[in-house]
Amino acid sequence: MKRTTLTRFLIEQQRHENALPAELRLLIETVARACKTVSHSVGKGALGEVLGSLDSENVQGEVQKKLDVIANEVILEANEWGGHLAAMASEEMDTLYPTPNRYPKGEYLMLFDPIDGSSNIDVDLSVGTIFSVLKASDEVAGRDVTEEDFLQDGRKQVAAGYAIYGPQTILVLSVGTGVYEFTLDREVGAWLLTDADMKMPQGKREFAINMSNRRQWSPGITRYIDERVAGAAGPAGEDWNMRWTASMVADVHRILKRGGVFLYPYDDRTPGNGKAKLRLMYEANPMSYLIEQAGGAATDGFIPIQDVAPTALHQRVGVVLGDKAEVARITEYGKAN
Ligand code: AHM
Ligand code: MG
Repeated sequence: MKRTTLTRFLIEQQRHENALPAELRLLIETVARACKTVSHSVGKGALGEVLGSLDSENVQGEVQKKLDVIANEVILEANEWGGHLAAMASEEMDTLYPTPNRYPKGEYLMLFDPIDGSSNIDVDLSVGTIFSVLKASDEVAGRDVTEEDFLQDGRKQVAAGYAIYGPQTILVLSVGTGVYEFTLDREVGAWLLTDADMKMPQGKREFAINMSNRRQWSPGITRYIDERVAGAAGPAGEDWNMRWTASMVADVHRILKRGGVFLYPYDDRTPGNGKAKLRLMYEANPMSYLIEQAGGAATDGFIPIQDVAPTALHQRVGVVLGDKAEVARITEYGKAN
């Protein structure tokens, strides 16, 4: 079977759909190439001496894994010289990374989580890379990029995607014209289209949440999950299944492919005030963009994630995403309780 390569897909998007400026195409190709390098490092494991933690912590006080830092470097190096970016920001860096002066400054901004699901690295479970692309304002051509330039709501994203380093290495991508999946042909080194215009199945009775946090959930989340756990005999009237990979890329990918709902909620009822784990700019926004493009929904438990006004680069947010009806039900329970 002759499959479409990522390069051809992007050129066709540029040519026919008029959806893709040349610089954005270059950016996506560059990110995809960097993900191949990251995939190679992840795959080497102990043989590449890439497992384990460093002594350092990131800006959020989390211990950095060796692969967090390796993948961060790979993505920065791949993208700094191509002339398509004005600056980058990463979950693993305190502040933004402007395109060095020796290279031309482009018109896009990219945010990324180099290795999502880091706690899985050392035990050989799926991890991934998540990225989000924004357009910089025209004025950045004549001045330094600031953190404020990145603080655009999720609706302004012009592209987003993730790579999963699992049994297969997969790239899932949207440039605003649907969601497309590419699988890495490891022998040839090419990304090949394996699922086009993906639509997430609705009505699947499966939820994903870290149940050990139950004591700190809001009443609405507790009610929703308790009802599912009660199964056919309870108010949900049906038995439900549960999965939790502790790797957002893997959990969201499963939901995209076979349906269900993912929750990493605020542990307090007040939007913005409660503590949350996932990051708005590096995780929640790009995943919400993809899930909405695939016919699902994504809220912070109250309002659509992509409408949340960002106030800081490393801001955290509650995340409820996936099946449209279930996301609506959770939001309703949140209001009622
Ligand atoms: P990371 O980017 O530092 O790896 O953290 C994000 C990950 C998500 O991939 C996942 O959904 C969540 O943290 C798991 O958290 P927990 O270990 O609390 O279940
Ligand atoms: Mg992450």
